[in-house]
Amino acid sequence: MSKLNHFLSVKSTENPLELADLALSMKNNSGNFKDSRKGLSLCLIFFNSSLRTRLSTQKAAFNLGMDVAVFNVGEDGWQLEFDEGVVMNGNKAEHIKEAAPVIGSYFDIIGIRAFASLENKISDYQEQVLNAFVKYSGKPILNLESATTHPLQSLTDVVTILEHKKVARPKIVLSWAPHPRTLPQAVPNSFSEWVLACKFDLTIVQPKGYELSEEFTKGATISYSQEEAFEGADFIYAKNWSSYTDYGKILSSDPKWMIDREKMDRTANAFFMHCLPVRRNVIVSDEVIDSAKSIVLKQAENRQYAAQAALFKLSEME
Ligand code: AN0
Ligand code: CP
Repeated sequence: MSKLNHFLSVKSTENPLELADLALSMKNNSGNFKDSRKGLSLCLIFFNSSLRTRLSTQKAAFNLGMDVAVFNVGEDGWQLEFDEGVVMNGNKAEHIKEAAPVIGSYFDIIGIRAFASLENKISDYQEQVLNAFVKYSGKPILNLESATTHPLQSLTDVVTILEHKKVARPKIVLSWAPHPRTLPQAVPNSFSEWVLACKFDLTIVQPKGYELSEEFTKGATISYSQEEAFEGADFIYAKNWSSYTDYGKILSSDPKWMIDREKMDRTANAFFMHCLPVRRNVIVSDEVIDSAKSIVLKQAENRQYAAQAALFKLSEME
């Protein structure tokens, strides 16, 4: 497997299963990689909240011997302008054309978390923020959840599926579930494109109007009935997302879409997955998330090995 120039989406990798295998070997032979990236530095930039991504990526860097700085732009930084050619006489004090190369001059790798605005579909789906760091920082960029994808989450999801699957080609169901706030499409987009790139069998089930962009879901079976979709499933991956077509809107908050015991009983004794954070008894019932088939904590634990594999390949010599 050749080195990663950036880690922006599944398209950054030649073979997602190879990267997942590397993460698994890092988990099972941690001593072999210890301090292998000593002397290198990483800056993690957060425009939005995070628990898992923030801590697991720092832990991964520590395991490799890297030094890490964390920068919460929203709270501590100058407000950044991303549009070109604007008269900067508003509340944005600094342009990305200066900020990104400055950060690039201090660090070897830069991680960025910048969620979708959910207001401007065009700039969100052009990945304006992530691509500006790629363009102007001069350093490898690690996506910590961008407007349209969350590849570290998807890599950990693939690793966790590989650890738990009992058949060669498991049936995986990505199910929409209700949520009171408007959430991005990044996690489901990304999960879909990784699972399909790994050649697993994917069904996406959602209420009408919640169809994701085909750019990410081509090859998946699309369903509008949880009853039908859950039949024979090996993995249920729950997530809420806002509408892509009626961009950023909540079209349904029907509690009937929550994942409960009765629905799980229709599956082939499926494992339950969610990226976390999750709202209990809104997305999933206590009974399901607390059951022996729930592997949400394994997914979160594996985040450190997913991040370690990505950092290792981003910092590999040519
Ligand atoms: C975010 C989302 O849905 O993209 C982050 C998930 C990892 N979730 C929330 O904001 C609740
Ligand atoms: N799953 C995930 O990315 O969690 P955080 O938002 O807490 O980082």
